[in-house]
Amino acid sequence: MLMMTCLAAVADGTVVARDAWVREAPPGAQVLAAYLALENPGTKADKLVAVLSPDFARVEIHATEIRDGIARMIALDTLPIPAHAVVKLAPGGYHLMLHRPRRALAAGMSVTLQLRFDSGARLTVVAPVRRAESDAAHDH
Ligand SMILES: [Cu+2]
Repeated sequence: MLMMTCLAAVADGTVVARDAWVREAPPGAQVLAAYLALENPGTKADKLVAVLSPDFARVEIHATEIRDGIARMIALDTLPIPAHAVVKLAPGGYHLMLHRPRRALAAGMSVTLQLRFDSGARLTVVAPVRRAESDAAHDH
């Protein structure tokens, strides 16, 4: 019985999400960004292939690229999550671009993100809206 429990805990290597959050944007903003860490504890590589949200009209997977000293965003079809790896979506790098919020969002609220993977796995993530530390610094 104990052995079965242990096996169940490690057998399935589906990707897990951690530390999801949405950066608070000024009222009326039509685009927001979401960040999170995706950890693949398994031995098979996977890919994030789509993100849906009931709170937004459209969600895109973006990378940030610096070219000629200018940061620009590129929409990705998929985001690879290698085996035994953690892929971090963070300010200045990969992020989820959330288009056209269906309700006004402010810090303290949260949004639901539905992540779909190439393996067929699906993950529902609740991401709190909060102010970025760099934004908060402007208050002082
Ligand atoms: Cu973007």
